[in-house]
Amino acid sequence: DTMKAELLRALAHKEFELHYQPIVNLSDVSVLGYEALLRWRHPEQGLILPDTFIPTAEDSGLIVEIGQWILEQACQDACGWEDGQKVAVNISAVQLHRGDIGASVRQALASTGLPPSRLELELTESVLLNRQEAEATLADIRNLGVGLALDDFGTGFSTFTYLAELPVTRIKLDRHFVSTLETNERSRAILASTINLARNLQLEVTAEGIENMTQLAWLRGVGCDAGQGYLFGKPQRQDLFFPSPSRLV
Ligand code: G
Ligand code: G
Ligand code: MN
Ligand code: NA
Repeated sequence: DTMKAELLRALAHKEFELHYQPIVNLSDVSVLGYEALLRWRHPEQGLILPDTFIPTAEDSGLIVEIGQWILEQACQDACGWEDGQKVAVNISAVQLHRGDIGASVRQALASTGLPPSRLELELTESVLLNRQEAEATLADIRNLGVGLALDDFGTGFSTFTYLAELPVTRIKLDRHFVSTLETNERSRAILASTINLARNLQLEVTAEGIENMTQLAWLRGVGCDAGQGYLFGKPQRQDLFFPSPSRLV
């Protein structure tokens, strides 16, 4: 249909761009890496957010091609960052099950030379619904040295099964718990327990959606490693984080 044709045209005309949101070490607020977030720079409508077009990209299967572009662009961008800083890339269920995500990842790493340890894939539970099919693919990607983060943690139904069975390296605490921690004792209990669980499983943990100093102080107090949110930075084009010398003169 028309949206699919528009997406094909957007891909051909290079209208997609990646914005980056910093992920920081909560102890000293140093930047550990960035999450890549897809945007569509539409010639007439301006900047379009992913929620409006990713469903069509998934239904039409185009997310496989777009996803390949995202992986390569993200790895290429990360090559210009400080040594050791990671790039986190969101992966859709369709990419995992219909595309060859292992080949996409290998291709992106090979063509850019990014060390695998600097790439992390973000997977939501809905991406992992077909767990048996996902298991072999994810083990293969993990064996390359690429990290695997369980995104929106705490919002799914079979969290513990995924943690037990999949080679996950990081938990990303859903921003709902952070946004309610000041007023909801249960949110605090869930956050503290999950941070403790991550420690026992030797997983890294990132709290999402940190917007104020109260939330930051509380998360530091319970030993959360890393955080992300508007307090540290909104998603932005990378040239706004790292102006090139030519832009400064
Ligand atoms: O900032 P924000 O509006 O960008 O993102 C909204 C949602 O869109 C995210 O929660 C994520 O699920 C999805 N999303 C953003 N970027 C990507 C991407 O590069 N690939 C996929 N598959 N989903 C993305
Ligand atoms: O679902 P996922 O976590 O991949 O996507 C991140 C989404 O959360 C993006 O839409 C991003 O713009 C949004 N986001 C990031 N930081 C904050 C924050 O501090 N507050 C709110 N409300 N949204 C955030
Ligand atoms: Mn994410
Ligand atoms: Na999330």
